[in-house]
Amino acid sequence: MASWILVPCLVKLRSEFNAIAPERDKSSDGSVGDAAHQDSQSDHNPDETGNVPIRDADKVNEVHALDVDVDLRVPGLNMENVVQFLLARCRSGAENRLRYIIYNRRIWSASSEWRQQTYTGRNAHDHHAHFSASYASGREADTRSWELEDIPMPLTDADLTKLRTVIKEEVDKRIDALERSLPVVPSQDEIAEATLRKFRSSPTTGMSDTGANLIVSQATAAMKAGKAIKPYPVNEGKSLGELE
Ligand SMILES: [Ca+2]
Ligand SMILES: [Ca+2]
Ligand SMILES: [Zn+2]
Repeated sequence: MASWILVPCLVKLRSEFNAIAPERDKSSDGSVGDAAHQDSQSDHNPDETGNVPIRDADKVNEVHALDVDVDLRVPGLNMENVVQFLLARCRSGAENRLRYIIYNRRIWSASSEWRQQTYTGRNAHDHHAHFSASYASGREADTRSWELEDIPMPLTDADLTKLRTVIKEEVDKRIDALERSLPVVPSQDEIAEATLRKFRSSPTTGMSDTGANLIVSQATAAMKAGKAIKPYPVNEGKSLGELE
């Protein structure tokens, strides 16, 4: 067979399958047509030398179809997920590099607005999914991402463990910050001590230290000035500590 290449956009698609499913079974993979394909018209045949439905603008001998084994060996991910994901992108207009997809007795094609139709071909395509690419030069060569990494997948146990760790770290951080921002609440002992300190340093409270000092200093000043200190009758004969 003459030398050929798989169109770059499908090389990219295959490499993204390998990226999201590194352990996938490749035994039903395929690109270039085998003897059976060569006899009939197929996108698997090299387009300059083989039997293909479309003659393209260049002279590059290209294969425009990729078969991908359905066994992706990723828990929670199957070929149906990938096919439906790509179909949604084709229908939304986000993707324009495919002509049709065949998978599990169904075919969806650009020419039918990606509506699902029953596929009645001899091969049910239940061991591989078939992706046919556009023959337009710009689309064949377009190797931007197929975004397969964005396919929604259930969380694995490892994902959950990682999530728990991240959430716990974040919650701890928030609690620390909250604690730092809260006013300090004094303890019972600190309140009692502060009350006593206030009591003892007040000039007017009962027998506070300050009150007693004030009386002593006033008495001393009076004695120095030679003024007589006349006690209230009720305090007659009492010491300073016993004053009322
Ligand atoms: Ca070509
Ligand atoms: Ca081409
Ligand atoms: Zn195929």
